[in-house]
Amino acid sequence: MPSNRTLAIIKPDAFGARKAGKIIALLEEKGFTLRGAKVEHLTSDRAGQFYAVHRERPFYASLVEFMTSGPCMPLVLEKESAVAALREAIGATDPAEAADGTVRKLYAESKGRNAIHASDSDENAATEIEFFFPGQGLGGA
Ligand code: RTP
Ligand code: MG
Repeated sequence: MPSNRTLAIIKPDAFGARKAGKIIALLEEKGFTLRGAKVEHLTSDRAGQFYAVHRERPFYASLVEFMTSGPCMPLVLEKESAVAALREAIGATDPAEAADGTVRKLYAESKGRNAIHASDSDENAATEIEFFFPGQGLGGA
């Protein structure tokens, strides 16, 4: 059975533009319930660890630089089949390709500065929830 929880991060571009409230409202309208939230300014070490899977990719250094450029807002979100539902709600990585009504279509500037992160599997959701909210039991069923 798919997990009912996933992790989102409102990235520094959207958080710095004071779009966090609008993005959370949109996600709530789409049926997600907020189970965890905080504001964190990532260090290079933390951002590098979070995106370690992309270490060999050409955009890794700029991604870490962007994610440390200001505070971000990690969120634990609950909904049936949460991972797939949130990926659909945020839209394609490149906002130019994102469907109407998605978070990235509405709030992202570019493929690099794309407003929001979402976990891409149940396994990664559990790891990422623990990364931002350790020992709080927020991983869900
Ligand atoms: P995310 O992990 O942030 O939810 O994004 P995603 O799954 O849609 O995309 P992914 O392939 O996992 O890439 C992670 C983040 O790296 C940046 N990126 N920049 N300039 C580029 O070509 C490029 N490609 C990826 C984006 O910020 C992307 O969200
Ligand atoms: Mg990804």
